[in-house]
Amino acid sequence: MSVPSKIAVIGLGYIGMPTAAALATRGAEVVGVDVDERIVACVNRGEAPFVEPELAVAVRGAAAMGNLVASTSVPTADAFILAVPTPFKEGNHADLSYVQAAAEAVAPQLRGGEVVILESTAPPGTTRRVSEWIGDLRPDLALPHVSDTAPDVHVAHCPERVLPGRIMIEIVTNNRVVGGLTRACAARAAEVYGLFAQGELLLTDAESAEMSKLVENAYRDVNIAFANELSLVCDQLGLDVWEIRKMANQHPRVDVLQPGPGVGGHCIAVDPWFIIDAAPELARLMRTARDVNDAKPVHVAEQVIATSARFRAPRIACLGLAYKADVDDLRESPAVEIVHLIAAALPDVHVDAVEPHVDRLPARLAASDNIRLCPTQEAVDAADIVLLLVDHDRFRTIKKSRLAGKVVYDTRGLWA
Ligand code: SAJ
Repeated sequence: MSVPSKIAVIGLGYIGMPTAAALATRGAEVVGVDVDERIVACVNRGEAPFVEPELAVAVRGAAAMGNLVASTSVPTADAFILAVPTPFKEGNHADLSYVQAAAEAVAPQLRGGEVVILESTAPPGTTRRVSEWIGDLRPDLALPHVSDTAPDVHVAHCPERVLPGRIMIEIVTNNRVVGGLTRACAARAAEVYGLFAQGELLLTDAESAEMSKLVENAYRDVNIAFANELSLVCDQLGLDVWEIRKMANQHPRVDVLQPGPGVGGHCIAVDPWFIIDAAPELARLMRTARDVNDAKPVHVAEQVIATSARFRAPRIACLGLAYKADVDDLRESPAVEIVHLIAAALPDVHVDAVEPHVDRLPARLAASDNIRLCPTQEAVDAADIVLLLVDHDRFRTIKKSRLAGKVVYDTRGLWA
């Protein structure tokens, strides 16, 4: 069997788009598939549909070479990469409907000999279900969940591990776990990543690959929760958490992460739930970590609301709305949640929200009359209370003298 050369990437989001571009710039013939016609049109103009360093250049180059086209329908291909969302629904169960829809869209295009790879982060057993969903529609094909010898279609899981802001570098350099429903499935999937990945490819079974990805993000969530809990304890004891952390981290085997206003993004705050949901009686630490991190925005908002009572007509500057430093991504951001909570609790108070990476407020905040998007200096100068929510580089240089006489809450330790 020859190495796959025509590849369909289903889902042109934060993972699918960079993967499609990385494959296409290295010579593969790539069709990116998305249900959103605007994204498809954008890629076909040679433009990236969202901001990520180096992505625009890669998409433009790949499109100009004729290696990257986008479509709303799934073509025939040698390999299919499913990179669709796996959010959770009510009760913190994974919503696999996008994965199922993608698998069912691929099924009619299979001729035998293809490899189908799930990249979306998903609970253990999902890759097997992909094989089952395809098998239900294609009883004429031998799929690997039924027989582990010589399947007609190889099915595998290769979770993404790239860090937003560094995706185009990490997508090439990171080591990757490739888990097949059979050994042959893993080997076939590894050939696809061999087209662009320079890191090591670690071959395993599909369930272990699924679990290893969840473990990475749950591990980080638990460690951030430790830092966040520590910040609450230090606050109550009148101690400076940044000073304590700095000293504790001098120990060669201690690395306390950074406390913050909460955990945002679509991965770390979501993925631990897939483990908790699979073993609710046992995953007690991970559940508590989720609770600690989810409670942090409320705690920060309550502190500011309590302080505002000291002023007759306070103005509050909230610096940063993104979910983390130096990105423009506002989705699932604890900063947005905090600004919303403060403005809702204090309807007569002016809240100046500062986010240099966007030019308008997200809908959740735009609906409030007492919140406006404001340039940094103007917000800081007018404020009685300055609340730093995101450690964007450009907030680092705010002069201490500008903050004098104001109540300052630095949730990120940027000015510590
Ligand atoms: N955060 C803290 N304190 C810290 C570190 C992070 O409060 O010490 C907060 C951030 O401000 C942010 C959230 O946690 O709100 C998550 O940020 P992050 O930079 O740790 O991670 P993500 O969500 O941008 O990307 C993660 C990465 N996973 C790990 O580092 C284990 C990335 O490699 C994954 O590919 C990505 O999730 C994903 O898609 O799963």
